[in-house]
Amino acid sequence: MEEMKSSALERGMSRRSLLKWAGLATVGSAALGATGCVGFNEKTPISDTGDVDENPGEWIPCSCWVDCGSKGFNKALVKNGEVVRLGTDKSHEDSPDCPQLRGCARGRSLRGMIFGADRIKYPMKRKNWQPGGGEAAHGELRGRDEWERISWDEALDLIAGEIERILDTYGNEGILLPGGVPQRMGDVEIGRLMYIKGGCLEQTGAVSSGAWTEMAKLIGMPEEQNDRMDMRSSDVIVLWASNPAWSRAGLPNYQYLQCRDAGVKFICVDPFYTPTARALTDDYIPIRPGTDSAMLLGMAYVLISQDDPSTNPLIDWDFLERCTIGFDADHMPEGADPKDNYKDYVLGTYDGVPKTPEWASEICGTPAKDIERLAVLLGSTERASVIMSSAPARTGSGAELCQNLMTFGAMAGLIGKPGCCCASDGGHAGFQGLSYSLLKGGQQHAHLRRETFGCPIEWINNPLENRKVNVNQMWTSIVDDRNYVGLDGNIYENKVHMIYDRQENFLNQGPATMKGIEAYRMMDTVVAQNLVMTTTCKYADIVLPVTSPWERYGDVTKGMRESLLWFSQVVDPLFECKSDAEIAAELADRIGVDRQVLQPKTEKQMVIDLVAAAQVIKEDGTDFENLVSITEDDLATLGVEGTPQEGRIPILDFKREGIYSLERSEGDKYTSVALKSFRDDPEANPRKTASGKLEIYCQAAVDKVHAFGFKEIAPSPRYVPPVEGYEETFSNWDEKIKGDYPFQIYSLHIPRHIHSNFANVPKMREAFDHPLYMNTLDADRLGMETGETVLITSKWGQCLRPLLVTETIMPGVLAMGQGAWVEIDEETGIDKAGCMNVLCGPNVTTTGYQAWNTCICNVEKWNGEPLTPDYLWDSREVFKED
Ligand SMILES: Nc1nc2c(c(=O)[nH]1)N[C@H]1C(S)=C(S)[C@@H](COP(=O)(O)OP(=O)(O)OC[C@H]3O[C@@H](n4cnc5c(=O)[nH]c(N)nc54)[C@H](O)[C@@H]3O)O[C@H]1N2
Ligand SMILES: Nc1nc2c(c(=O)[nH]1)N[C@H]1C(S)=C(S)[C@@H](COP(=O)(O)OP(=O)(O)OC[C@H]3O[C@@H](n4cnc5c(=O)[nH]c(N)nc54)[C@H](O)[C@@H]3O)O[C@H]1N2
Ligand code: SF4
Ligand SMILES: [Mo]
Repeated sequence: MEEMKSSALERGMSRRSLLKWAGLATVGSAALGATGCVGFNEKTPISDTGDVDENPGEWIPCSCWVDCGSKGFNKALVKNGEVVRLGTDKSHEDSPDCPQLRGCARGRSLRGMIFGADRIKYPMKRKNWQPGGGEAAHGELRGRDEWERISWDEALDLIAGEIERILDTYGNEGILLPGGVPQRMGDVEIGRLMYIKGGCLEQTGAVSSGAWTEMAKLIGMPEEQNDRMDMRSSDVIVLWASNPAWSRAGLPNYQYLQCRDAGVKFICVDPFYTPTARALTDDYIPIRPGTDSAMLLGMAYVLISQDDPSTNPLIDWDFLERCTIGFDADHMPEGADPKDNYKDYVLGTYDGVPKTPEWASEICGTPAKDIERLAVLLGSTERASVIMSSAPARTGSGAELCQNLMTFGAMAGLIGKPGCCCASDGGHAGFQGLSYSLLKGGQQHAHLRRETFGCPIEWINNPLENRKVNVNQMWTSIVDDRNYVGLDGNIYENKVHMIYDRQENFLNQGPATMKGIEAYRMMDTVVAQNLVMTTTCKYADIVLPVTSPWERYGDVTKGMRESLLWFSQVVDPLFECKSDAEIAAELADRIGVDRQVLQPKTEKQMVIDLVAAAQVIKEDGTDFENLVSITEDDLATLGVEGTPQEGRIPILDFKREGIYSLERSEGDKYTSVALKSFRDDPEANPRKTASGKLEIYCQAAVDKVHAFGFKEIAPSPRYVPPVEGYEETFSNWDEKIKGDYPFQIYSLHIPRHIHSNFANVPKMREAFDHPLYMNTLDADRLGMETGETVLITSKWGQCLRPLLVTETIMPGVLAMGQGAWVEIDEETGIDKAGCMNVLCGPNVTTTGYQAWNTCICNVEKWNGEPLTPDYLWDSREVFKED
């Protein structure tokens, strides 16, 4: 495609002193160099003999590309073409206001993934697979066949032949690209190629955000939290289902620590007494997974029944009046049944069930006194915030939860004021900032780039617009009935005969892995291209070795709200690896697509275009300006096209340093408070809802959920027991008799992996465990002990795990990390790796998203061979190096 390695000149190494430019640039060039920048001034490496090394090597900003929601900054020390050390952000002195953007343990172990034994080295084909479908495919052998090494030409000819054959036989819906198109530089790879070729079947239904993404838009509630500086002014922050110590490695947790140091009191509401709770909180309130709506309704009951505007003001009537619709019978939208109002539901006026703390407690397991205490505290504290991850919205009744949280926040006055916010943290983007980002640009959010900064190339849409298969029906609609609900709510036939996996590992990461394996085994052809031998590769027919981002030109991405990162190539492509773009280009030639249409720009040109478009907030906080300045010389040095522009820092300096961070201080002009302008003047700044207000009663949500075709929803917040929730652990709820699956189990994002990335790295396996968490009371009752191997059985599959008995998890609730690479024993059908999706079923949230955060199961002692520590397990290395 282009020359792969960027030259030393391009990195500016021979031209500029490394110390000349301050990584943490203060606003205005006069301050350059004045902020104590230490550049990449790591300790001088010592050679093996103990002497100072003559060849100190070169530090290169390198990508940690995993979707961890945090974004640390990493750099690699390259010597003689080899990566000898990893480093992190040293671009400025570390301080609470301007912390360094350090990489985490996973970033530091990237070498284990890139240079590890599981790295795919050559194109390969499953021995017993032949093109043409039917018997020749020997689909039943997927995942257990042998591999043979083939040439790139053979592999590409086979794939192109199968693409053409499937398109001729089944049409464009015959090819499924799981995971969502496009991603990262994926704009110019197989997804775009298929779009040009008439489209392909895609997946819909997010897996991260539960019901939030859709519901936030519908009810008018952004998934945003206030700026970190503002949050220090809170009196109380409730981290509701939020464990940043594990799931936002890096700065978010550090920023909460600054809040705590500023005097903020923290409370965690979680089924798990998390490491975050241990580090931050004064108060921990337990709750069963999937029952949060019940608790919020119990809290609302407390406010409604105890509020007295003159003697005990707990409810923000002014905000409810001006900024919401649907709270009580007097504030309903036109045409709505007044009986559907929220307040009467809470009081049980029409259904005869007052949603008291006692009522809630039976469901959520939280003591009624804690429900009352939390409600009163939040209602009476001037500056209080509730920050929720999207985890509790990843249940069958997630939509109701979003409405319940917003409604409680509105009642308690937690919205749109300094020190107050109440929302989802945006899956993993809260601190990264969506509308409140102080830097704009990069490709963390493809949709943002497209809508806000212009895509570096012309955007193409999938011609099969409505023909998207929901993530929960992706496998069942192949295995069970060949039918799925399209985006328009119509039923479509599933015609998939070929799966093309790239940049995802959905067989492992999507729900119902065992169904997925069945579906894979029914295909004519499965292609997977990846860096490492993931589950999708293991069950494929043709596997292609892909370069990692360390082996490509570069990448630009957001690092929280205040930094922009530019990664560069670290090493030459390993083995026979090619980039996704190169693979797509070669396939384009073979299936009659013009390369120029597929890839109108080189990868390098796209990266530079993104950098050129990056913007940084002005010092006065009013507007944005170009981040980089570009001269004709720069363009010539970089070997790209472009227009010179003025900007805050020279483009080559940014490329060399790899990070630009905005300097922050308390009281600066960059502080933002979510929904403040709306609260101040809702008429002038309406929400994008039918009423322009926050919709406690939301007809649009009713209609949208109905259109999804999976479920129905009431117009205002309710408690609806989720599928595979606590209630379903009983065969007789009234008498509390447990059924065949007496436990709730749910997924955690654990430090060992970022999804399935790093799951194969022995060092990470050794450093961080991956047990089944069980409460002491349950373990005592079952006679189980820490360390013993147990068998977990759900409706969907079985797996083994070492047990960790702890008081830090709710009784009756089990938890397990997601991301382990499934290892099915072909004789017993049991997964020994502890892949959560062997246990999680294809259960759908109200808005068609994935509902992993409650599933029911049983757990037993395991009488077979106990598990050995998985860091001692064999790798999935297929071919040794030449
Ligand atoms: N280490 C690590 N970090 C990651 C990732 C990873 O794979 N590994 N993935 C990244 C991505 S893409 C995402 S989307 C985010 C996900 O990030 P999160 O959704 O925040 O992570 P989880 O661990 O699923 O859940 C957070 C907390 O919510 C609690 N919780 C779960 N279900 C419920 C519930 O129903 N009610 C209540 N009250 N609490 C509940 C859990 O016990 C946990 O403490 O993480 C990002 N960060
Ligand atoms: N049970 C359960 N399951 C879950 C969750 C849960 O909480 N519980 N969480 C869900 C969440 S929040 C998410 S976001 C999803 C994530 O689901 P996935 O996106 O499927 O997860 P990853 O493991 O990150 O897979 C990314 C894959 O892309 C590969 N890759 C990276 N870069 C490239 C590249 O440039 N080219 C190619 N060809 N491949 C590349 C990586 O090696 C990796 O194998 O998982 C979900 N799965
Ligand atoms: S996993 Fe996330 S926080 Fe850790 S180094 Fe990678 S990008 Fe940074
Ligand atoms: Mo996610």
